[in-house]
Amino acid sequence: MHLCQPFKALVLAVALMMSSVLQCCAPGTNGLSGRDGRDGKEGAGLRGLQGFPGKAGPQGTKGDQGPQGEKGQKGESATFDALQRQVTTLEKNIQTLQADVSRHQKCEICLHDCIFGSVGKKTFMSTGTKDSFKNGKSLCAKAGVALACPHNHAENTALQEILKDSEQAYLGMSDVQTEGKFLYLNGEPVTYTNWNTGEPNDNKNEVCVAIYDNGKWNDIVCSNSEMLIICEF
Ligand code: FUC
Ligand code: CA
Repeated sequence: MHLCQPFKALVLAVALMMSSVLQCCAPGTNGLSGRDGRDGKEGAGLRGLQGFPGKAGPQGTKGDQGPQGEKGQKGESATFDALQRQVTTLEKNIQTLQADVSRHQKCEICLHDCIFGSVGKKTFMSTGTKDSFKNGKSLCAKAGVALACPHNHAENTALQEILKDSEQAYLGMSDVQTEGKFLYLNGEPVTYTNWNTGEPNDNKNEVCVAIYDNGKWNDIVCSNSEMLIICEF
């Protein structure tokens, strides 16, 4: 239908009036939401200062135990102490071995009729062997000891007690260097004697000394191979 322009304006005006009358009498239902508006421009305010750090938080729970660390190096003094203990142990072992060797050597020169006699710190040991002065000296030396030689009356008695009836033993002394001047085998002058009456008489170059089973002394030749060899240590 074709309406003229003035009539259109009239229809529009009546419609608007009716719309406002209807609104006053009973509200209509809401229309659909409009589209979102566009983002506004970003603000241009200054950033504030950083605040103070907050209080420390509560302590956390204890973690698992870590793996064992590598063993550290020993301290110098611990090493020194350990070495000292080892040296002490070795010294004791050596002493024990030396004593064992010494006993073994003595046993070697005394295979039968071994008789021991101790007085003070000295021990006499009969080897059971009868021989000359020279061989007797060598036999005792083989065990690292010396021919018997009493330095006082007590030692002389202890030595005498080893001798059986009519046995004699060489003593570790002689006057081979100067007649009548008896010396121990270490070269020192003799300080104790127990000569039999009339001795030493130096009969036919007697430079060695024997002890009888009664404890008395006599100067004799050194070549008698029937003399009991007694050592001392
Ligand atoms: C001679 C010496 C002995 C001893 C005796 C009394 O037979 O050869 O050594 O002195 O005398
Ligand atoms: Ca004599």
